[in-house]
Amino acid sequence: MPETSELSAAAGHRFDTVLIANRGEIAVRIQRACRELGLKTVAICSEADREAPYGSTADSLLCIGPSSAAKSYLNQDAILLAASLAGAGAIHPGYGFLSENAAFASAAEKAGLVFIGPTASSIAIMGDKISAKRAMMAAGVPCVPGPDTALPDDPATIERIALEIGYPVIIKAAGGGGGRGMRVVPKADVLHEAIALTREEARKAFGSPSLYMEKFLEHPRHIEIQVICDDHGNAVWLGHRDCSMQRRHQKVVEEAPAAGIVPDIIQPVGMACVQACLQIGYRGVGTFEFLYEDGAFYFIEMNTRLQVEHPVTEMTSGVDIVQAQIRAAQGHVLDLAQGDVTCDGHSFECRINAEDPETFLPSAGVVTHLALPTGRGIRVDTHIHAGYKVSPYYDSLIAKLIVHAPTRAEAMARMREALAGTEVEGISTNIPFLRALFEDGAFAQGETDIHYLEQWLKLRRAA
Ligand code: MV4
Repeated sequence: MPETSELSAAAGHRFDTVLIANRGEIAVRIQRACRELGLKTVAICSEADREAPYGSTADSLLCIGPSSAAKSYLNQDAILLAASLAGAGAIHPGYGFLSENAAFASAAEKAGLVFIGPTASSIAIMGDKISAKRAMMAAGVPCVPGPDTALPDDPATIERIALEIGYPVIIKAAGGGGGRGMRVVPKADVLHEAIALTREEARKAFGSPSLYMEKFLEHPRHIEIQVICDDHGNAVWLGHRDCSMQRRHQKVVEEAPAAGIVPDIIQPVGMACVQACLQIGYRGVGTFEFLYEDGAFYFIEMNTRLQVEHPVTEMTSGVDIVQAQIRAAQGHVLDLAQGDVTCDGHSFECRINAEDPETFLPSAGVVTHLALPTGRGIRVDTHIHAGYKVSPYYDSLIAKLIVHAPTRAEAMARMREALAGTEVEGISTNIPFLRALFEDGAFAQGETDIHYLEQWLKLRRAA
């Protein structure tokens, strides 16, 4: 028997049972990918999710704790114990919860389980937004102007850095991300105050006072690039998405490809992302987040998990991203070269949330009636059914409506049709608001920025 390092590495990756450390629609989505790959699934649930259908469609189900996420879906020891009891060889973390927790990825590997995701070290590098930026600059990924080092303590040096960048600047916590721990500084007279406030928040929220400074971009779009990598030095990018339709850092509508971004301008950015993946030895799926303003891309963060909005890229690329992610974790060679990657048509995703249409507060309760749209180019990813009890303990996402059509305009029309065919009764949802948004003229034109949705909501409330 040849004992090459590659063979033994592949053997170490072998598994036939996956514990899915998540709930809701993504647990359903991951189960589907596992079954299609011939893998057995282990579901875990909290007491609130005991009756959830995703538990009965798995090969086994273990209740791991009380309703509060901290005591169940975030309880690392309980999840590792469940994996051991159920004979799982791998853990898929989904998104949220423990998906970007380097300590959990490391603990899983120490327990002899494959963590379906990048290495703990990749997660840690990207978790620290300063080391992430440094890695990107080293790989030639375009970044927002500003140092790839932590801000020093000396006030004069800080002032000099801000002047060099040019006001307005933004102060961000190294341990933050996703909109947490940041503060815009319009001009010099409030610089030190902003730093002091952000530093205290960072110390409390992330356990680290480390901060960095960037040029503040005033009207960017949020464009992201999806990558998939194997353990053998292969990486490809699967195209781009626009996730600018957000409210308070919660994405509401995503689309692929981003409107009006021509291949010529994004091609070198995609290749730089691939180069960064190869340079850091990235494995599995990942997303590079960029701000896009006045024709230029600026890296802000990398997400080291499967994302909520992965379906729009699946629709346009034809790649099953969850299957590809699992196969990469099994040690398979990526069966896709960059030249094979295509972008066919246009896709939109609407996040259907159980929330009050005015206050946006989560709306819990029983779904008394449910109708879901069907038809060509329509996909619904959900875990709910008529009679389902939406729990107040977790994220309010109850379904994702995904459409695909040859052009952006046709995809918008298809989404209007899909939204018209969606009925959820018994709880409040954001469906009326999504229907109105898909009638909006500026959105139909495309290229609306990250502030558009909040401005649109403000105008709508005033009317
Ligand atoms: C920025 C920015 C402007 N300039 N960085 C918010 C989420 C986090 N990922 C980074 N964020 C931003 N960083 C610079 N240098 C504006 C935002 C931002 C934002 C970014 C993407 C999507 C929506 C947003 C809403 C407000 C602010």
